[in-house]
Amino acid sequence: MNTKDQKVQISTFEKEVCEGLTTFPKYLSSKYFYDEIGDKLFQQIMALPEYYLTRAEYEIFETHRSEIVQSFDANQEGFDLIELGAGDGKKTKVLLKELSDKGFDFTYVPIDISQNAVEGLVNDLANEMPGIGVNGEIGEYFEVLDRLKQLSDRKKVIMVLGSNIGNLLHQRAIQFLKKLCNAMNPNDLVLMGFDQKKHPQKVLDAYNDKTGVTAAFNKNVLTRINKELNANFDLDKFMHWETYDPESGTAKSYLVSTEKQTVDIDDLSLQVHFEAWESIHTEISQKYDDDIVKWLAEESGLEISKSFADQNMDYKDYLLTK
Ligand code: AVJ
Repeated sequence: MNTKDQKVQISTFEKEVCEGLTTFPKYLSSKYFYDEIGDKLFQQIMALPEYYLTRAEYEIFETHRSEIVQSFDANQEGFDLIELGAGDGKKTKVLLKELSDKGFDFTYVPIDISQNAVEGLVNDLANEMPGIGVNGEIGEYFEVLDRLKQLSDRKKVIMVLGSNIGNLLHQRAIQFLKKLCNAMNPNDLVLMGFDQKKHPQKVLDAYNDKTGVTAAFNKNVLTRINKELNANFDLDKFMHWETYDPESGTAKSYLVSTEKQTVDIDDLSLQVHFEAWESIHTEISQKYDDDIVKWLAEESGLEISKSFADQNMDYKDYLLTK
């Protein structure tokens, strides 16, 4: 047997890690944070006092649940409630319970890149709300969007919560929204969460908590490379760094190499050199205001029909139509 045949296939992960670490400036996609450990760390993040986003959206759903679910299915025709990036579904359960209590005819379709998260959520719901029809799917946003049209011929309400859209720079967000718009019929709806611009310190604190959970979450991408691609990143030689530009509204996460070093990634037959204080850009978490959301929607063929804010005005959920 020849060694070339043993290497069955190069995964997207391998390709993107190789690409991101052999270019300048170095970068890795934030979608790789989420394995079993990353999912747990993100759950810890959502419970942090500094991470206001989850609580704000939870408050919005608690306060406006009746109006929100009413607008989902004003004509009582029945619908599929599709959630992209469902995670643990904690906030969504508020809406699911309201829909179920009010006797709406719907099927919940949670979709997430993490198999773990989808399986956990489907099991959870089977126990907690056995009356609800649930159809879990595993997949990445962009890839799933292509299949969305075939998913069913019922009315679709598509949710993208948690300001997950904020991981995309505006141009990619528009690409995503355009695809979303294409997958929609005229009557379909989108409910999307957008974290709002606010005191820059509050944003920085949310992504740089005192207990270091966010730092561990950020470094988890290196742990994954160590485990899955046989690499030897020394996590103690990288530090988590957060920036926020109040002009663009972009928060950025980096891993900064604290010394000159070389890392081996055996499965890629790659040596990665770091200068002292060289960075790997790992995530963006975009912040918005009404004008930016309106612009993104218009660029994509969508329209804002309603929005719901928390008391603090830290966060908003927008209902978008075609
Ligand atoms: C899940 C993408 C919305 O950007 O706020 C939390 C991920 N990263 N802390 C965010 C995250 C660091 C989160 N999103």
